[in-house]
Amino acid sequence: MGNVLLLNGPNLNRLGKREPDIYGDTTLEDIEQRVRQQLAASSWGMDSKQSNHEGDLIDWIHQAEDSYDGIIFNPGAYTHTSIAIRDAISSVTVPVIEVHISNVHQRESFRHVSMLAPVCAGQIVGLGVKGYELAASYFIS
Ligand code: CA2
Repeated sequence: MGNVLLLNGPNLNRLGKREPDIYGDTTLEDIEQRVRQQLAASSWGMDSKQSNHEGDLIDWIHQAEDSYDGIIFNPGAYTHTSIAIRDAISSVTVPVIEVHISNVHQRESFRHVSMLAPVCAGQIVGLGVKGYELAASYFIS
């Protein structure tokens, strides 16, 4: 059927290892496995990539144009700072759903602004790691 790219930005490789009060105890590998299974049940494929480097994320967004029907993206702290990632999302037609595990609006004011949300198809915030599965549901439904 279709193909989804699960993309995670800086420090999300630390999930499940530190700060469980904010991010829970699920690892990134657990999330990848859950979303892959969920998509496979609807005959969708999924690839997963994580990087701590802005340029990697930009390159993968560009490359996704020809290979994926959607991107589930937790951009980490680049959400709040990166005009370059915003421009990358604007440069492709593949829909991007921005996901945040924590409720950024209940946290520091610098987390309240997303540079990316205006160019994303949608945004899921504060629903824990379930947010990734909700984003996958959007693509397969
Ligand atoms: O809530 C989210 O998903 C965030 O994207 C997570 C980012 C944060 O900068 C955003 O404001 C909101 C931080 C990811 C760091 O993940 C960690 C995981 C475990 C231990 C420490 C950090």
